[in-house]
Amino acid sequence: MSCLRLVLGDQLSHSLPSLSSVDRQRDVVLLCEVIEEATYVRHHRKKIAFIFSAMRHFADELRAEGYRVDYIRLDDPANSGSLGGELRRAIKRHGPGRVELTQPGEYRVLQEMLQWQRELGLPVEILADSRFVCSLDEFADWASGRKQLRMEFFYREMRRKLGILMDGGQPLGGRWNFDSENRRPPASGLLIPQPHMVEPDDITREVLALVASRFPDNFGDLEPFHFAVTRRDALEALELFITERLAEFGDYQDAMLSGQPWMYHSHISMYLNCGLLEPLECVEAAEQAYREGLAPLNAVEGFIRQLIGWREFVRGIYWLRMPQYRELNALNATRRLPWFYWDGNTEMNCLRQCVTETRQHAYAHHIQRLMVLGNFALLAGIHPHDVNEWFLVVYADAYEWVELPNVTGMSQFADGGFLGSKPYASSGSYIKRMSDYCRSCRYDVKQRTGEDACPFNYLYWDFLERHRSLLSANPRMAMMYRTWDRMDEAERVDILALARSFLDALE
Ligand code: FAD
Ligand code: DLZ
Ligand code: SF4
Repeated sequence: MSCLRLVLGDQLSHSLPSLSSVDRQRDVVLLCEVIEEATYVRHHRKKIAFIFSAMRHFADELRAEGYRVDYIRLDDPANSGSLGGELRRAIKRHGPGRVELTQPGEYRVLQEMLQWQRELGLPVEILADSRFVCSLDEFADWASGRKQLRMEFFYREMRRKLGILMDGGQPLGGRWNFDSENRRPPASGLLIPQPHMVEPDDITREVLALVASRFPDNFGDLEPFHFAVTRRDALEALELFITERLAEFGDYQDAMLSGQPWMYHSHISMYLNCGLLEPLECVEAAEQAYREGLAPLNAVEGFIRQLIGWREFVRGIYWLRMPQYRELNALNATRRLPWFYWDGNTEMNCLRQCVTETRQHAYAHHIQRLMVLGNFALLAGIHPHDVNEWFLVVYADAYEWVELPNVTGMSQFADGGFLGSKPYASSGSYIKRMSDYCRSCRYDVKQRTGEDACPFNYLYWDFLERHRSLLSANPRMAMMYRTWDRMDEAERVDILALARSFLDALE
């Protein structure tokens, strides 16, 4: 009985479970570019081009390996526009006895797939996605019965299970976590290596033309386009990170410099999330670099923590808490997202820089996302729906399973502290310490009041005051409340008034 195997745009892995038992003579692998996936949010143009080009290259690789591949292009006149529609058309063409799929990354797509067996009248098997180090069942087991889910404890379990950076039963270096050694401010004169770049080939150029004509008004610069779109090139990006950036990754993980979105980060998330790379091979490459003396432990541990800690943890939380998680709004935030998130037109230099780099590259590193873009939205009380939508649109690595917990949980505290123990809220002083943004800003980061005061400063205190009932009991916030309460009454009144008029003007 032949089998039709639908592979999605973020399932471009040769190790995909639904590709593991293919009969290359009889089975058909279906990949389809569909308008529904390209428009469920108005993705950054680079993200669409990246996924389509990576899909087309992957299809060619499968063909070269002898698979029967049916590839539907977006501009195919008969394209129905949806995954379900294309599956139906492919069933008519190939007459398979059954359909096999790998579990999709997004809840919305899974719900649709769960209807397919009934609608199509033939067996549809959905296999668990094995391209993560922790299965969803294992995560649910780990989470069950715990009062609080904390990444740190989950991460230790993964280290032990995988034997990564372990010395017998103990963590290498005597500590699980070198986070305190991942916070060096950017030194002047840092020689940051060039990011990995690939020149577009004919396939990518064709896709770029398609995206330019079909998505002319979407956010983001389409060109220059230098992403890897094949596994071979993505492996080269990983290799370049390991040899040129990893050693400094630890020290400068939180640092931000104007015009340097890549810093010492790996910029491999888009490749991991669409399947061109697998997490364990990245982890092993980093561990090997440590063992060969190419990178220090604070860097290697920091990088590995992101991959087998945070990345797996947020995925576990997503599947544990969906669909309710999408509706959470613990801080009752109601304001609409300011337009400058799209056009960068603001006098706040930190936000202008981060939005501009996001528009150019469909990338910003973690601290830009968390402590500038996310922090402002948190302080300003932007509705989590708007914030989530923006983050899902603008980054090439954004799929709901990873974007939503990072935004709703880590950044906006909209889950009331389920994912993280305290809100990542900060005044301008954090941005000043960790970046060069404040040097070229119209605002003065040292001022809390007055016309030139940095908005992050008064918004921060206003945020604390607005959420006193929810946050003041949190021991990790206590010191900040004491500082606020000790401030001169007149200054506090000024701060709250400034915040009010700033927020009113945002509307
Ligand atoms: P590096 O800093 O080099 O880290 C290495 C790898 O670790 C990354 O490639 C990524 O796969 C993983 N990683 C690191 N931090 C996280 C994290 N918090 N959650 C999951 N994986 C992590 N990451 C996405 O992949 N997609 C998203 O849509 C996304 N949205 C985010 C939204 C907000 C508000 C925040 C605060 C973070 C978000 N992240 C997201 C996490 C993180 O910012 C990106 O993974 C990282 O910036 C990607 O760049 P990099 O590959 O250079 O990562
Ligand atoms: C993001 C995306 C885009 C833009 N286009 C497609 C597409 O045309 N075909 C496809 O199979 N997948 C696409 N994707 C990725 C899907 O949105 C992703 O597979 C689901 O969100 C599940 O994670
Ligand atoms: Fe951002 Fe404030 Fe610094 Fe300006 S002064 S760059 S608004 S933190």
